[in-house]
Amino acid sequence: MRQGNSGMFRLIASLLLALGLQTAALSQELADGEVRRVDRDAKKITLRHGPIASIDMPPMTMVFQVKDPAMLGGLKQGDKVKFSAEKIDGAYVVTRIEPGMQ
Ligand SMILES: [Cu+2]
Repeated sequence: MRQGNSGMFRLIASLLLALGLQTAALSQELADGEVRRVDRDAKKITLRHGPIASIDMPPMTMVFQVKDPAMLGGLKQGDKVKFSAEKIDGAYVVTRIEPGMQ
């Protein structure tokens, strides 16, 4: 009983560690983008983007949701950005965005 519990604990601990490492690796890969449209009310941003390795996406122009509308702060059409995106519940969501090379 005792041994069973510690084995389970170790399994869960290593799974959590693996997940954490994967998340950290993905969040460091920023894709290039250019702002086409900002919709603060709908919490959406249209980006023309380069390849996004973390979600295996080729370059295109598309609409993303944003995790937090505050992220859209000073962004406007034509701004160059670096960003990361994740697929969350079937939707593509920008989880981080920062100014790129202008
Ligand atoms: Cu895309």
